[in-house]
Amino acid sequence: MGALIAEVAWQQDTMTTPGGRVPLPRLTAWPGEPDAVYVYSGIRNVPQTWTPAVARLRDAAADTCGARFNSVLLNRYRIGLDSMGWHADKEPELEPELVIASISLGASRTFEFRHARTQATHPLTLTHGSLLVMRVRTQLEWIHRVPKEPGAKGERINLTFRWVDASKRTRRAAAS
Ligand SMILES: O=C(O)CCC(=O)C(=O)O
Repeated sequence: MGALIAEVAWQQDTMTTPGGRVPLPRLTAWPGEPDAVYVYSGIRNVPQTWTPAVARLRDAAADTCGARFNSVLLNRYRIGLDSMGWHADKEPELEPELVIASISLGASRTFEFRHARTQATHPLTLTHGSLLVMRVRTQLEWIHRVPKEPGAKGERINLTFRWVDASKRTRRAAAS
């Protein structure tokens, strides 16, 4: 975790709210292959180069999942009030049959799934070293979030390894 904090070029992105643009309640980074450009929440992420620690985790996740990954979204939750709101990872760059591998390091935090139709909610505790494997197809029926937990102590870093095909966004835009 120390290597990730030191090696990665963390950024403070902003998001649009009814009151204007505000800082995201977490730091982020997007390492990957040069062509793995990924757009979410209006933020265009151009990949940074892989760092040694991120590449080691990518290879371990790829071996365990029997998958390959060309990019990763890192989220750094500095305190319990850092969080991520309800969303699904179903951007056009993501292939529905592929896998997203989510590795958590540092402080344990609650991760919640909510079913889009029934609203049923399933909380999980993601502990240090855990691997959560989601198919992109999961994202069609479920949304997920990391809620604020004022009592949570210590930093947490989450890495979601993905396979992104930036040309799918371009093709979809051209077809519409
Ligand atoms: O921090 C987490 O466990 C969730 C990250 C996440 O939802 C995402 O990268 O889309």
